[in-house]
Amino acid sequence: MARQRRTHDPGDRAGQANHLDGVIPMNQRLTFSLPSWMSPFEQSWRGGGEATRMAFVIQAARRNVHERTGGPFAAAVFESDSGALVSLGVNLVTSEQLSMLHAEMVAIAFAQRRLGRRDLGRSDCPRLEIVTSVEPCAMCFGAIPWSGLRRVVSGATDADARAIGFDEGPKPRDWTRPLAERGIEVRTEVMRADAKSVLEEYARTGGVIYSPCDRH
Ligand code: AZG
Ligand code: ZN
Repeated sequence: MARQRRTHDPGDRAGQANHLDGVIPMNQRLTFSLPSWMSPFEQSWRGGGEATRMAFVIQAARRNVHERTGGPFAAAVFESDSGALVSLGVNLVTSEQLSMLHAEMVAIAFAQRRLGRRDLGRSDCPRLEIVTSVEPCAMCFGAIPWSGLRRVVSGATDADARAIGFDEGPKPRDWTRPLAERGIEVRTEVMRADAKSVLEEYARTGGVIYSPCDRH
Protein backbone atom coordinates (compact mmCIF):
# COMPACT_ATOMS: atom_id res chain seq x y z
CA MET A 1 0.00 0.00 0.00
CA ALA A 2 1.35 3.42 -0.92
CA ARG A 3 2.50 5.40 2.05
CA GLN A 4 0.21 8.38 2.65
CA ARG A 5 1.97 11.70 2.43
CA ARG A 6 1.62 13.71 5.59
CA THR A 7 2.65 17.33 5.66
CA HIS A 8 4.33 16.91 9.03
CA ASP A 9 6.27 13.82 7.98
CA PRO A 10 9.88 14.63 8.89
CA GLY A 11 10.93 12.43 5.96
CA ASP A 12 9.49 15.03 3.58
CA ARG A 13 12.37 17.27 4.35
CA ALA A 14 15.14 14.63 4.21
CA GLY A 15 18.11 15.94 2.29
CA GLN A 16 16.51 19.34 1.73
CA ALA A 17 17.57 22.66 3.12
CA ASN A 18 15.16 23.65 5.86
CA HIS A 19 14.00 27.17 5.09
CA LEU A 20 13.15 27.73 8.73
CA ASP A 21 16.74 27.11 9.88
CA GLY A 22 17.91 30.12 11.82
CA VAL A 23 14.46 31.72 11.89
CA ILE A 24 13.04 32.90 15.22
CA PRO A 25 11.25 29.94 16.86
CA MET A 26 7.46 30.03 17.01
CA ASN A 27 6.48 31.75 20.20
CA GLN A 28 3.50 31.49 22.53
CA ARG A 29 2.55 35.07 21.93
CA LEU A 30 2.14 37.22 18.84
CA THR A 31 2.68 40.91 19.38
CA PHE A 32 2.66 44.04 17.30
CA SER A 33 3.10 47.59 18.44
CA LEU A 34 1.48 50.86 17.57
CA PRO A 35 3.92 53.61 16.58
CA SER A 36 4.87 55.87 19.48
CA TRP A 37 3.29 58.97 17.89
CA MET A 38 -0.15 57.35 18.19
CA SER A 39 -0.71 57.62 21.92
CA PRO A 40 -0.57 61.44 22.10
CA PHE A 41 -2.45 61.61 18.82
CA GLU A 42 -5.27 59.44 20.20
CA GLN A 43 -5.44 61.57 23.32
CA SER A 44 -5.98 64.66 21.19
CA TRP A 45 -9.49 63.42 20.24
CA ARG A 46 -12.04 65.99 21.46
CA GLY A 47 -15.20 64.43 20.08
CA GLY A 48 -17.46 65.40 17.22
CA GLY A 49 -19.76 64.12 14.52
CA GLU A 50 -19.18 62.16 11.35
CA ALA A 51 -17.05 64.72 9.48
CA THR A 52 -14.90 65.43 12.54
CA ARG A 53 -14.39 61.69 13.08
CA MET A 54 -13.36 61.20 9.48
CA ALA A 55 -11.04 64.22 9.54
CA PHE A 56 -9.33 62.74 12.62
CA VAL A 57 -8.90 59.36 10.92
CA ILE A 58 -7.55 60.92 7.73
CA GLN A 59 -5.10 62.95 9.80
CA ALA A 60 -3.89 59.70 11.40
CA ALA A 61 -3.40 58.13 7.96
CA ARG A 62 -1.42 61.17 6.83
CA ARG A 63 0.70 61.03 9.95
CA ASN A 64 1.41 57.33 9.31
CA VAL A 65 2.74 58.32 5.89
CA HIS A 66 4.85 61.20 7.20
CA GLU A 67 6.30 59.11 10.03
CA ARG A 68 6.90 56.22 7.59
CA THR A 69 5.32 53.79 10.06
CA GLY A 70 3.10 51.99 7.52
CA GLY A 71 0.66 52.33 4.64
CA PRO A 72 -1.62 55.32 3.93
CA PHE A 73 -4.63 53.98 5.81
CA ALA A 74 -6.20 54.61 9.24
CA ALA A 75 -9.41 53.54 10.93
CA ALA A 76 -11.06 54.13 14.27
CA VAL A 77 -13.89 52.61 16.28
CA PHE A 78 -16.22 55.14 17.88
CA GLU A 79 -19.37 54.94 19.94
CA SER A 80 -21.89 56.10 17.34
CA ASP A 81 -24.02 58.22 19.66
CA SER A 82 -21.49 59.80 22.02
CA GLY A 83 -18.52 59.97 19.61
CA ALA A 84 -16.24 58.44 22.27
CA LEU A 85 -13.10 57.02 20.69
CA VAL A 86 -12.74 53.32 21.49
CA SER A 87 -9.68 52.55 19.37
CA LEU A 88 -7.50 53.91 16.61
CA GLY A 89 -5.62 51.79 14.10
CA VAL A 90 -3.20 52.49 11.31
CA ASN A 91 -1.84 50.20 8.64
CA LEU A 92 1.23 48.38 9.97
CA VAL A 93 1.74 45.83 7.18
CA THR A 94 5.21 46.94 6.16
CA SER A 95 6.50 48.04 9.55
CA GLU A 96 5.44 44.80 11.28
CA GLN A 97 5.70 42.50 8.22
CA LEU A 98 2.24 41.11 8.98
CA SER A 99 -0.17 41.11 6.03
CA MET A 100 -3.23 41.11 8.29
CA LEU A 101 -2.39 44.45 9.87
CA HIS A 102 -4.65 46.67 7.80
CA ALA A 103 -5.86 49.75 9.64
CA GLU A 104 -9.36 48.31 10.11
CA MET A 105 -8.04 45.02 11.53
CA VAL A 106 -5.82 46.91 13.98
CA ALA A 107 -8.70 49.17 15.09
CA ILE A 108 -11.06 46.20 15.52
CA ALA A 109 -8.49 44.15 17.46
CA PHE A 110 -7.75 47.02 19.85
CA ALA A 111 -11.45 47.73 20.35
CA GLN A 112 -12.08 44.07 21.18
CA ARG A 113 -9.15 43.93 23.61
CA ARG A 114 -10.05 47.22 25.24
CA LEU A 115 -13.67 46.21 25.74
CA GLY A 116 -12.76 42.61 26.58
CA ARG A 117 -15.21 41.09 24.10
CA ARG A 118 -15.12 39.88 20.50
CA ASP A 119 -18.69 40.92 19.85
CA LEU A 120 -18.69 44.66 19.21
CA GLY A 121 -22.40 44.60 18.41
CA ARG A 122 -23.97 43.63 21.72
CA SER A 123 -27.40 45.18 22.04
CA ASP A 124 -26.89 46.02 25.73
CA CYS A 125 -23.81 48.14 24.92
CA PRO A 126 -23.37 51.45 23.05
CA ARG A 127 -23.63 51.09 19.27
CA LEU A 128 -20.18 51.04 17.69
CA GLU A 129 -19.04 52.14 14.24
CA ILE A 130 -15.80 51.99 12.30
CA VAL A 131 -14.64 55.04 10.43
CA THR A 132 -12.02 54.15 7.83
CA SER A 133 -10.02 56.47 5.59
CA VAL A 134 -10.37 54.06 2.65
CA GLU A 135 -13.22 51.64 2.06
CA PRO A 136 -12.49 48.13 3.36
CA CYS A 137 -10.52 45.67 1.20
CA ALA A 138 -11.68 42.07 0.75
CA MET A 139 -10.14 40.97 4.06
CA CYS A 140 -11.54 43.84 6.13
CA PHE A 141 -14.91 43.60 4.39
CA GLY A 142 -15.03 40.02 5.66
CA ALA A 143 -13.85 40.96 9.14
CA ILE A 144 -16.54 43.57 9.75
CA PRO A 145 -19.53 41.23 10.19
CA TRP A 146 -17.38 38.89 12.29
CA SER A 147 -16.65 41.76 14.66
CA GLY A 148 -20.28 42.71 15.22
CA LEU A 149 -19.74 46.39 14.30
CA ARG A 150 -23.05 48.08 13.45
CA ARG A 151 -21.95 50.88 11.11
CA VAL A 152 -19.18 51.63 8.59
CA VAL A 153 -18.14 55.07 7.38
CA SER A 154 -15.53 55.21 4.61
CA GLY A 155 -13.60 57.95 2.83
CA ALA A 156 -11.59 57.16 -0.30
CA THR A 157 -12.84 54.38 -2.54
CA ASP A 158 -11.52 51.06 -3.73
CA ALA A 159 -10.87 52.71 -7.12
CA ASP A 160 -8.76 55.39 -5.41
CA ALA A 161 -6.60 52.71 -3.72
CA ARG A 162 -6.29 50.76 -6.97
CA ALA A 163 -5.35 53.96 -8.83
CA ILE A 164 -2.05 54.10 -6.93
CA GLY A 165 -1.45 50.36 -7.35
CA PHE A 166 -2.99 48.73 -4.26
CA ASP A 167 -4.84 45.51 -5.00
CA GLU A 168 -7.83 45.47 -2.67
CA GLY A 169 -8.66 41.83 -3.34
CA PRO A 170 -11.79 40.02 -4.48
CA LYS A 171 -14.62 42.02 -2.97
CA PRO A 172 -18.18 42.23 -4.30
CA ARG A 173 -18.64 45.31 -6.49
CA ASP A 174 -21.76 46.20 -4.49
CA TRP A 175 -19.98 45.53 -1.19
CA THR A 176 -22.32 47.71 0.86
CA ARG A 177 -25.32 45.50 0.06
CA PRO A 178 -24.25 42.28 1.86
CA LEU A 179 -23.37 44.41 4.88
CA ALA A 180 -26.72 46.21 4.79
CA GLU A 181 -28.44 42.82 4.53
CA ARG A 182 -26.80 41.96 7.83
CA GLY A 183 -28.06 45.16 9.41
CA ILE A 184 -24.76 47.04 9.10
CA GLU A 185 -25.29 50.62 7.97
CA VAL A 186 -22.72 51.94 5.47
CA ARG A 187 -21.84 55.50 4.46
CA THR A 188 -19.28 55.93 1.68
CA GLU A 189 -17.18 58.72 0.16
CA VAL A 190 -17.15 60.89 3.29
CA MET A 191 -14.33 63.44 2.71
CA ARG A 192 -13.18 61.28 -0.18
CA ALA A 193 -10.93 63.91 -1.78
CA ASP A 194 -8.97 64.47 1.43
CA ALA A 195 -8.57 60.72 2.06
CA LYS A 196 -7.52 60.20 -1.56
CA SER A 197 -4.86 62.88 -1.26
CA VAL A 198 -3.18 60.78 1.47
CA LEU A 199 -2.98 57.84 -0.93
CA GLU A 200 -1.50 60.08 -3.60
CA GLU A 201 1.05 61.58 -1.24
CA TYR A 202 2.15 58.09 -0.20
CA ALA A 203 2.66 57.06 -3.83
CA ARG A 204 4.43 60.31 -4.72
CA THR A 205 6.87 59.97 -1.83
CA GLY A 206 7.88 56.40 -2.70
CA GLY A 207 5.76 54.43 -0.20
CA VAL A 208 5.77 50.67 -0.67
CA ILE A 209 2.74 49.48 -2.67
CA TYR A 210 2.27 45.84 -1.72
CA SER A 211 -0.44 43.52 -2.98
CA PRO A 212 -2.06 40.28 -1.79
CA CYS A 213 -0.24 38.24 -4.40
CA ASP A 214 3.28 39.58 -4.88
CA ARG A 215 5.35 37.09 -6.82
CA HIS A 216 9.08 37.51 -7.22
C1 AZG B 1 -5.85 48.54 2.38
N1 AZG B 1 -7.11 49.04 2.32
C2 AZG B 1 -7.61 49.54 3.45
N2 AZG B 1 -8.88 50.01 3.42
N3 AZG B 1 -6.94 49.59 4.62
C3 AZG B 1 -5.68 49.12 4.69
O1 AZG B 1 -5.00 49.17 5.82
C4 AZG B 1 -5.10 48.56 3.54
N4 AZG B 1 -3.91 48.01 3.25
N5 AZG B 1 -3.93 47.65 1.97
N6 AZG B 1 -5.09 47.97 1.43
ZN1 ZN C 1 -8.13 45.68 4.57
